Amino acid sequence: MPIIAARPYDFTFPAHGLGLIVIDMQRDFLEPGGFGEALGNDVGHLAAAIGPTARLLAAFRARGLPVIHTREAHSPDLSDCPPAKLRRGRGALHIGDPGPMGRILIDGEEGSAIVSELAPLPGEKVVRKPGKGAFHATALGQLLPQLGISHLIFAGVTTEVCVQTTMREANDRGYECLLAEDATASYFPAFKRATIDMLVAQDGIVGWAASVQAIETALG
Ligand code: C5J
Repeated sequence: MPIIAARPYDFTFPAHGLGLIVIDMQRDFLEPGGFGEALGNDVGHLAAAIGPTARLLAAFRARGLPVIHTREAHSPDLSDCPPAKLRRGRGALHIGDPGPMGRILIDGEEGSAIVSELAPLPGEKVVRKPGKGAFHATALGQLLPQLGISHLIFAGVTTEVCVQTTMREANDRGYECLLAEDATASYFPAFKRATIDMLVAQDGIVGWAASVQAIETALG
């Protein structure tokens, strides 16, 4: 079985069974004028993850390995938005409010699209999710077995919110999970570091972490 040099120890995976999941690389989170910036965050911290994520996408696509993208976005009538999520926050902008790139985190609005550098190719699965985790109220749980995926490489934003939540959900469902360290980012660099430390603690209680370079090397 191929091996990725990872933390806390090597990650082995079957030649067929590895999938890439790219979490919420959306304009609303990454670009100036989106939801992330409206919450007072420095979106510059997230830009660093675009290049490494593009490299992962290229590696998986070149080998015909499955790729899944997620988007955090709600229906225009907000009927799929958990009430607590809608109420959360004391800032001026909330989910569904008009923003510079259309209504914030609403499906079909400019801001909810995946950034152009990482745009899904025809045929790649895109999971729209109303929660932070990608399993809640989505078909991801059915999709992964249909694609023959047992091992998941994670990329995307933000490390400590939607990426970590989804990784933990997947781990509890029996998937072997590895976070691509340079293909994920947080508005708070210290939170990214802490999340990776938590994931790989106790001999990988929630999974593994490795560089994009190590993943590329293992894919050969
Ligand atoms: C957040 C996400 N942070 N994709 N979403 O609200 O992490």
